[in-house]
Amino acid sequence: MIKNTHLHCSSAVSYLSVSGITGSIRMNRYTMRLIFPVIFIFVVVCGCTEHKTDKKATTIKPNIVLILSDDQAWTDYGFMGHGVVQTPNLDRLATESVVFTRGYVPTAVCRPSLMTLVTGLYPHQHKITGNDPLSSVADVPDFPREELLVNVDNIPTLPRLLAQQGYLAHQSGKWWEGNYQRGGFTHGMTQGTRHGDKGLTIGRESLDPIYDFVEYALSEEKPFFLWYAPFMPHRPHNPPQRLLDKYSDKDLTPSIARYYAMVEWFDETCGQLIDFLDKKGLRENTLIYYVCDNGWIQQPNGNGFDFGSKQSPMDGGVRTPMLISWPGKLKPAKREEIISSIDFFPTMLSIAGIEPPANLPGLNLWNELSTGKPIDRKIIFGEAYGHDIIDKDHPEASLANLWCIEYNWKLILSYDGRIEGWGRFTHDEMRKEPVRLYDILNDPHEKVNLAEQYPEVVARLTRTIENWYPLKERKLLVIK
Ligand SMILES: [Ca+2]
Repeated sequence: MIKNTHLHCSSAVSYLSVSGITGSIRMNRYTMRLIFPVIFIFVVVCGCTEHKTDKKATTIKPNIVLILSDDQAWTDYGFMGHGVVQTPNLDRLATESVVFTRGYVPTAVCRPSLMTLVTGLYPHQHKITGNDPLSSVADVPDFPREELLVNVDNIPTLPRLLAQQGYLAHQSGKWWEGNYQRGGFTHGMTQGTRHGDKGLTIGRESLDPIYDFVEYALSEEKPFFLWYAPFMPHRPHNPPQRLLDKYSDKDLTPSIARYYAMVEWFDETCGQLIDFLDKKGLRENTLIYYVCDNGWIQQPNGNGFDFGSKQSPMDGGVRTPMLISWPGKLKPAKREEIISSIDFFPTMLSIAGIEPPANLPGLNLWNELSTGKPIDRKIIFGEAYGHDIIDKDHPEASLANLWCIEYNWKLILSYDGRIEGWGRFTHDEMRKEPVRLYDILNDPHEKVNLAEQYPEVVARLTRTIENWYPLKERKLLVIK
């Protein structure tokens, strides 16, 4: 029925158009006055019919909302057992979600981590290994920031694939890959400079651009994808005074009080967004996925981060809780398995009914999420690079670490990639113990390096890592 209507309209419009062109020379004004209103009405009627047909076909697809924290440690949530910082809104979301307390991102720097979410690839595959091109060392050739953007042009992205299937996709907050449209979003805020320019006002100033977009998507009767990636709790740590006062009253250094107040401010914005979706009656058909792009351990007496968090392959850098909520479809549960943000891309494509690209490293977890069946994967992997990219085509050039987690064991290997530019201290510190083996179930803060005690585990997992990512140039650093 729908198909017939569509064909009928198309052929009628074509016929009238052709007649209009070929016969126009012989038409007098009277005939034109009679015929053109008829053509106009026909086109409008047919156009409306087609439009409505599109809407009906797409309304069954679920909306997808990504909430992406920026620079927050895996410990810093009420639902993860933190005794001081308060996150009541994410705690509430956790009670409504499948909660993975052992989630991981493959690399602990903003831009590569975000690029993994939109492509489902490891940094050595999408080739965005750091935040910026290196531009300050005489013997390393400069390249313009623009040259990194070709990667997002050439790799299928989640918003682009969703938009091709009738979704409207909105970007707000952090976004490094040029204008939002370059990543395939249909709507958005970022114009194309570092971090995300105008997009960075989201959450900190208001959520109005998101509310307006959702209202528009509803009026269009289209499914939507929201990329909510506010610049929070990321520096500048300038929380509202009421929240700063709350944490300043506790026995905390001013730096930690500021960071905790930022975490709670971010949490408030998550609550506002979720309440809005509730008020609009959208939760039943909306999946919310929560993840943080990388960790942050606040220096007690400074503005920066401590070793073992941002940039680092230690759990303080790469571990994050992941929450997946879809009322009515997913039963809330706490899961012990390890998952990785490489799974986000294929899983979201699956719920939107889209065939994922071939050879993705991540898993489509929809079956395991909806049935509660265990995830059939024994090991996950990750990487660390210099913050500044030395060679845009060869990720190995600035490779610092490869790592894997197999249940309780985590092995971190250091390599001799060249690290230049911003934030070297993390890598200098890592190289002091170039082979690190931790029992992260019993030692979640990675205090005791067991590499010398369990050489057979180190040897076995080293082989596994090197089979996963066979290096061409880099050499493993050894225990001295
Ligand atoms: Ca970040």
